[in-house]
Amino acid sequence: WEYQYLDLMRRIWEEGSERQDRTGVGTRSIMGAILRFDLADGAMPLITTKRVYWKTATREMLWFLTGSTNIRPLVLQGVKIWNEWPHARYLLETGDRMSLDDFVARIIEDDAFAAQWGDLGPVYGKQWVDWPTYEQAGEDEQGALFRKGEGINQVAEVVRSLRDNPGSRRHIIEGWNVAQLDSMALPPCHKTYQFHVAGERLNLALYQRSCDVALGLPFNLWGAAIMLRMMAQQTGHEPGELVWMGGDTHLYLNHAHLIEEQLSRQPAGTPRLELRQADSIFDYTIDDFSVTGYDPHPPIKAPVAV
Ligand code: THF
Repeated sequence: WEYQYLDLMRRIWEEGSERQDRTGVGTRSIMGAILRFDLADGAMPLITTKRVYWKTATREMLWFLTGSTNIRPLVLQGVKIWNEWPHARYLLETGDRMSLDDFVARIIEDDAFAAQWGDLGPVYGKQWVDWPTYEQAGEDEQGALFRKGEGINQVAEVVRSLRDNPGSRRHIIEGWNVAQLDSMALPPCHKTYQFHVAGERLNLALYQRSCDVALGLPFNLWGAAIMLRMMAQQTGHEPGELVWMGGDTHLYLNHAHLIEEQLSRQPAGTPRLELRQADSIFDYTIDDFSVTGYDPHPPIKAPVAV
């Protein structure tokens, strides 16, 4: 299956249209792409043509499921992948010139600083497990008054609907809360997860509006695959197919060395995931995940565009 990924990479690099993007780095980009993976027998879409830090990607997914939007719990586990965004906001809003390393050290040491500067706004975790609601609380001369209602736990709702109403076409976890996009450090990229039951099997389609194919996609595929596995385990289904769909699917121009090196390598087998059962979808820990058959090519470092 990994050739699907490599072919996509090659196609974008050779045929993508070049443009300036939000980050100023520049990309080659195509609109619309699909990758499909069968997760039967524990098989996982884990890239072998470079080492992918699947534990990091797992910790990120488990962090979403806790509802946290602050980088501190990630930083405390040694996960650095979200650090650039709060750091950039800190520099912009304070005019200070603290280095990224010093910023991260401060996040670790100083609770109040972490609470103020480590937050990404209402990103994935918030929307997934506590989508805000409002309810009418009365009226005054100007019109209706609203108060905060109880948040919606979309993940718990989907666990319930997969158990109670498997045939439904509404098993959806949505990150794109239009009213809150402006308060997010970054609007969600992997924005819509939709589950589908076919007999014993649980399928998942992920729609990703914007995709950094070289750096982000290996993480996003792994994240979606473990989401499918956890959801299948919690609802009594066999793992089925993962269908990944990209909107603006791109390669950053400063990833040329990574792309050329990776395209010269041959995939090395199919890694498998053993997943220990947890009490609920919210109770998995990193120790419940063990991967076998992963013998990848060496890592290839590349900078992330912020
Ligand atoms: N922005 C951009 N430009 N690309 C992305 O992939 C991306 N994300 C998240 C949000 N904004 C994004 C952040 N996710 C890495 C991996 C995932 C990220 C950000 C960075 C990364 O640097 N990976 C390296 C090192 C991993 C490590 O140090 O553990 C790698 O080699 O894979 C996509 O959702």
